[in-house]
Amino acid sequence: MINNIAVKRNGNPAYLTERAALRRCVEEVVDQTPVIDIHTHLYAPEFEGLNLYGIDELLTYHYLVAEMFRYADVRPEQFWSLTKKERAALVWRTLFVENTPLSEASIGVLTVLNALGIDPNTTDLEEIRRFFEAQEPVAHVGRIFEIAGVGDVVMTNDPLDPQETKIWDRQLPPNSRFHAALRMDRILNDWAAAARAISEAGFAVDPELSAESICETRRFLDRWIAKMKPLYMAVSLPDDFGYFADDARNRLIREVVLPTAAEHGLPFALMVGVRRGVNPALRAAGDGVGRADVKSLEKLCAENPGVRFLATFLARENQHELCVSARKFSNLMPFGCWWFLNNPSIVGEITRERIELLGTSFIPQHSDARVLEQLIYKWRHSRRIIAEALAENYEKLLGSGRFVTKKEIERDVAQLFAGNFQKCIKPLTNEIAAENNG
Ligand code: HDL
Ligand code: ZN
Repeated sequence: MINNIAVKRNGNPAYLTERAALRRCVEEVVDQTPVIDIHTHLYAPEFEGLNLYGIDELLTYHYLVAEMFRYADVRPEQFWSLTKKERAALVWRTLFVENTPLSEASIGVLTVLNALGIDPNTTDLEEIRRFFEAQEPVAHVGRIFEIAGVGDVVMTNDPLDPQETKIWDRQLPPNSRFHAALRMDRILNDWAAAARAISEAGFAVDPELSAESICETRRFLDRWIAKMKPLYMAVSLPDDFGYFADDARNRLIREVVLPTAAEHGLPFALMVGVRRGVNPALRAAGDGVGRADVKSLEKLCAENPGVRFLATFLARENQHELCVSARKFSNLMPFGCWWFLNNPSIVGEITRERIELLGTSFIPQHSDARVLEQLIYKWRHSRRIIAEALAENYEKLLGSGRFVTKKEIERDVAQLFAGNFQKCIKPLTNEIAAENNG
């Protein structure tokens, strides 16, 4: 059927009218289009100890720690008393030797090893350690970005984290591939503690959030925006977040964050649905998920048409609602398959419903990588799924009689992987703009 239409209506060789050729073209374009990874916990090499890479960091990733506890006969307090190398060795033995590494996070480690030329069948952890110990950090970053097809990453930067602020205070030259995001969890989710810390930093704020506190907190954010030059401001919010109560968080959002976003032309990224400390003994691995209220996001978008919102929800149950809300508000950009959603089966479901409801006007993925080499598996696994979902929809297009060209596919994928984010952020940073113009 498709061939007949192709022969009858056009001889244009640019048109992809064979399903197999179309699918190959989509896979090739998705593989070769560099992404801007808009949310990670990575740090540029200049951040020294905060720049995590290598097999011991990969194995002690909290996703794997949570899985290890389901098999190993070890109590959390015993585990946390071990050294990082001992913890990594226990995870390696438990998940990769004594059991079959079938989970997304464990297969991910093997994808990384394979991509770096290390035999994923090895059981010799010391041999793997020697490979990573031999890597020079800056060159290693470039190699990992190249293999992962990542152009730029956005970090998560906390102005109340002393380990990080001491590095910002050195006023290092900006890194052209690691961009900042001003993260406000401590300010918005624990104002009493944040007020103490901001006050100690020399700003006249108080737990009661007086009018002076509002001004001083804005001055604090202005100070850090000048230092970090963030691409956006972000916060993760609990599943019970509601933009209706008149609590400290909502006053800070309304009277500090949103005016600051408007003044600086910065998007506000909301990451909603996390239940912190469901099992505190597991530390970073102890957080859970809860269905959240998308209506609060709609209220924010409706009341602030001049502010651009990036949004991701942690519960699978919120994904369809988020797509519908994005259809109502053009200042709302859904992004990523966050955390517990970043598994191929769910990435596929979410990407398909987003294409059906939003076309290509969304950001399909972010890696959330905490360890440098995770960029390889998180993007390789996601690209495969995104390509499948896209190919299916281009085939539907062919079925309607509408032809598609490689140029259109390249335009669409560039939009998904970088263009939609660039439209969200304030005037492009020089590096991203230069990169974009080839
Ligand atoms: O709050 C967040 O940004 C989350 O991504 C958490 O950091 C979480 O621990 C995580 O790493 N998820 O992938
Ligand atoms: Zn994150």
